[in-house]
Amino acid sequence: MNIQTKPNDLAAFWMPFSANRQFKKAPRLFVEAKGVHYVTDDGRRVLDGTSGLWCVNAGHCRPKIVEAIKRQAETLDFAGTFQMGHTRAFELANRLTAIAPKGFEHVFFTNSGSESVETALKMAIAYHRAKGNGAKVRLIGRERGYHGVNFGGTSVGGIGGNRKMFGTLVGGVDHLRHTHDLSRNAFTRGEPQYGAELADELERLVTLHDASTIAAVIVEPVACSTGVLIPPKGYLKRLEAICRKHDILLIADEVITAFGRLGTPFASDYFDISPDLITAAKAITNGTIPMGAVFVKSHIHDAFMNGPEWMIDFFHGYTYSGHPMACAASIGTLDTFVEEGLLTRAAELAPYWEQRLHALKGLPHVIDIRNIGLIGAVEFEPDPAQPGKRAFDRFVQAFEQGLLVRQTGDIIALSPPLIISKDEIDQLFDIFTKVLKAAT
Ligand code: PXG
Repeated sequence: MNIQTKPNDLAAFWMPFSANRQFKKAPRLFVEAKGVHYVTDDGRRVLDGTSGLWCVNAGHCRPKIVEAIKRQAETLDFAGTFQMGHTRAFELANRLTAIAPKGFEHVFFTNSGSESVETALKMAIAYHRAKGNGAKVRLIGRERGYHGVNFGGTSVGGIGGNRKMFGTLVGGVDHLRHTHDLSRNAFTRGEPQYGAELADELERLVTLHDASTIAAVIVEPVACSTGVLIPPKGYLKRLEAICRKHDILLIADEVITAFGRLGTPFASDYFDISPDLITAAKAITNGTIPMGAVFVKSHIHDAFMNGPEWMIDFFHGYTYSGHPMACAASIGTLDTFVEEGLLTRAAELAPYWEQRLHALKGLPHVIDIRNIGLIGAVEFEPDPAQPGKRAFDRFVQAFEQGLLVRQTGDIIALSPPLIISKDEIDQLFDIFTKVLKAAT
């Protein structure tokens, strides 16, 4: 393995969402991966407790996906989808709508979660205009929400650190309150009991802005990036009902939760909600080739099909929307998911996962533990002098012990590939317990 790790060699790549100076002093570099493991440049195996960045749901370097990508690269490397097409994109759209929740009959392709979010927000505003409601333009997000890093997504997003450096962002945006409430819900297993009434915040915003000015509400069914905030029982259904009442579109941002993370194909299935638009990305190609998708219900799609037939119906799209390589990777991914039952496997593992995770209660500084499907989070009491440092240290220590976890603020999130075995879940928690016990 020929990777140079001298600090100077690492200078050129300005890493995203990273502490560049810290990393470059003590780099963490991967050179290979297989199944639920990475291999570092110094030959150590590291258990992937995060499915890469919440995307490698079927585990790494899976043969069907590798084969599909190789075959596609040899056959049709690129073809655009503006006024042209190629068969793979149509094949994939059909495969995706077949597993999507009821009513989602159309798919718009993008290249990332951020692009899926921008697409859905623009679609929502344009939909109302096409229906003759051109004043319905406001967008509602939620505090602590994460919807990617483009201007629309940053604006509806609710993480202060991601917003503060970037000026006034997009206008006409408001936010619901977040649902995280340790005083009532700490150490809940699964969905928290308290907080459904926070959905009524939307009524407050309707009173303030008037429903005739609001296009859409966007929420993550489970807010993962901000530290795994699980919706209180009944919250999402209540939010859905208020949206319906006021003709406000509900966008479920399922960039992380789509494709089996909760033990159902989509989180909308899990929570029994029926949004108007669903944004997806990440596991759609098992993380192999960048791709995103917006799932669209017919009433939205059809509203755009009213102009002259020869005219463009939606003035939006990306050079690489429906890229052949990404389509092939996604078809290989869906084959793997279906053959191995991965879209529902998290439901089988969830009880064991929950039991091992909640056994961390009582370890130093742990103030909350939460779980749903094959997702877990441990929250630490912040060190007042250095908020976030405690969880960052656990992340680095876990890596040194052979486990990859994800840190955000003083929270560690866990989301291993859905192929993980019970033995490997034991290994994951054995390492993590050791790290937490050693904490000062
Ligand atoms: N929406 C949601 C709900 C996401 O979680 C995005 C949009 C943006 O996707 P792209 O593909 O543009 O990054 C995301 C991305 C983490 C982590 O560890 C989460 C994301 C990305 C990177 C790290 O929490 N979520």
